[in-house]
Amino acid sequence: MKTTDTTVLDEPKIHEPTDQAVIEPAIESRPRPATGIKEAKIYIDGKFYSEANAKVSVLDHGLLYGDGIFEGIRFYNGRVFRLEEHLHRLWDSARSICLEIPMPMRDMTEAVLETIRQNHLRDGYIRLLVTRGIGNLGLNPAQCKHPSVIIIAATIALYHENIYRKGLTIVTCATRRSNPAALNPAVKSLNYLNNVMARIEANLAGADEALMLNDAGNVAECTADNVFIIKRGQIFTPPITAGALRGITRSIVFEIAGELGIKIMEADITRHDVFIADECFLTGTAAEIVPVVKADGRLIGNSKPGPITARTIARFHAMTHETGTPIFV
Ligand code: PXG
Repeated sequence: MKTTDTTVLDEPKIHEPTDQAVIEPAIESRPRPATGIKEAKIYIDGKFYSEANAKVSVLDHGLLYGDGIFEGIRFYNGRVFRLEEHLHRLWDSARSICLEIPMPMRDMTEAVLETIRQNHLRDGYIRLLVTRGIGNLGLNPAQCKHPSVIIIAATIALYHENIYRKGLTIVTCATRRSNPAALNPAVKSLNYLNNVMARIEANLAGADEALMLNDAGNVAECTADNVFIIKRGQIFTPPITAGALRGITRSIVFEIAGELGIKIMEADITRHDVFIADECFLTGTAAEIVPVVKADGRLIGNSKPGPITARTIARFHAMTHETGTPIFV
């Protein structure tokens, strides 16, 4: 199918369907762009495509097996927040699954910045993926010679601003965080079905998020966020060994606590500890820092976002707007 879209900088790599099999791409019928950008330009392997033409092969093992890795990155006020840390974590995920990212980190930095420039955004979200690439129908990645790099820029507002003022409700889900000996949660892989299953449980329970436990029954994290509790003026969060992702927002909370002179430590946390906490909040690139006021039906603290949470959020917002890799220079 030919396009008249002038934003297409290059022809898509995917072959046009033959006349024996003319199939309308489902994406063409979407009422509004998934990126929230009217004429989005999506980076695939060094070229930019319109949203309708940004396609990967059905034989990419990223699709067939969830074999690949990703990062979710935010940019604020014309600067990418903690880009270097996101790229280091991406490279760590790649190394762990023996995936060779097909460009040096310097070029990846430039590709991320250029994608944002092409989309004329100053504030937004980047989804960066590296897939294993095209192979055959066997799962052996040795068949996949060319990993693909995809960079999608989007506008974002994950939760309604009311949530930041009133707080979230969470429920413990039956789906356990995957055991590190099965699939280590430290790898930000394209296989997020474990978290998706937990998210479905939250939806079915009418909660905003799902609290995931590890095999020992201790708190690991939520489906896309790290968990913190506050008790008697001290902040606690599960260690990485409990199944928590080494979250970049999580590490910023440690920095902020240091600045504010608040004691913070990693500790095994049970559901009981969450129920009796004075305050609780979640952290993630997309959600930022968001208060939790109810867990499994129990009100946390005085059922309103607490003072340490509020101070941490205020400092975080200042950091996001003052620091980062400049996009337009
Ligand atoms: N835990 C998990 C399992 C995650 O995937 C975080 C915690 C928070 O980490 P950061 O580095 O963002 O502070 C993540 C974050 C999204 C999205 O839509 C993001 C994540 C996962 C799924 C969706 O932004 N990663």
